[in-house]
Amino acid sequence: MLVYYRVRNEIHTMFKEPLKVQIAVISDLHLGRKDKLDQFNRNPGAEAQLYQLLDYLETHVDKIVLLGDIFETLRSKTLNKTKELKTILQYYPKFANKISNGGKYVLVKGNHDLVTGAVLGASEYLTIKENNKNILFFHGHQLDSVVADFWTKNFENVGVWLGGWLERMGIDITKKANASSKFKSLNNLWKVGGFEIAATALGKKLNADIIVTGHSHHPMKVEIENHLFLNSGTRVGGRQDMIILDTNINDYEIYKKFDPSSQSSHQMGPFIEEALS
Ligand SMILES: [Mn+2]
Repeated sequence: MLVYYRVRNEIHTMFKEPLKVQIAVISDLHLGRKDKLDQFNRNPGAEAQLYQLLDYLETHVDKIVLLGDIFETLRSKTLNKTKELKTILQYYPKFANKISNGGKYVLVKGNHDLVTGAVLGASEYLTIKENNKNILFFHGHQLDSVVADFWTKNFENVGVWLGGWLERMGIDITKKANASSKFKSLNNLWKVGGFEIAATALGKKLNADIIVTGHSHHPMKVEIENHLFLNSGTRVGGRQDMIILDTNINDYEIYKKFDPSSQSSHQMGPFIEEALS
């Protein structure tokens, strides 16, 4: 039997429901209008790979957490962000269909999503308690004001929006950055910094044992002061990052490239075998 879960918008109601679940976490897709600005779509095969993965996860895990920055509405031309989100959903009908059918998908807000809370019911924080472990999920932009420098704090959104216009004019400002970021990710070159420490500190304050964020596009699994911090990375720039949290066997893993076709149906842990039988 698959188990029930609860999404909580309010921090103070956290960690009430004991569960036994296996959770996949994906973030930072930045889906757009399939134009020059669509950082996800401009990587050949990205959409097909995503659907292959999601189809697989739907039958092999209990929950699929979409941990923010799923939709790129921050860089959009239009000021009507609800309309923009609906347009993006039309460009990705299969994805829209998957998440609107509820079921295993849990949507958490990111800073580029802007209206997913109002339109799709995304929550700010998601918490799960299992095997005496409290797991806290949030996108991570909530920490920007704590860790960012003056420039980022005051002008980041303007910069992102301006970058969108440069790209519309044919100036690709992210290609080089994406290549360097991919190299660092595949070679585990990301180091713990202010963001990871602040995320862990927040988790500690909220009584979480495991803290999971996206936002930085730095896939990571690291222990900070006896707390496990994980970052789900991204799926832009040709990246295919994902986290699988198995709360049944306390196994928490980052995948930089996960090929569903290489998996047998019984490889995902004893709980899932039981669930399938
Ligand atoms: Mn973000």
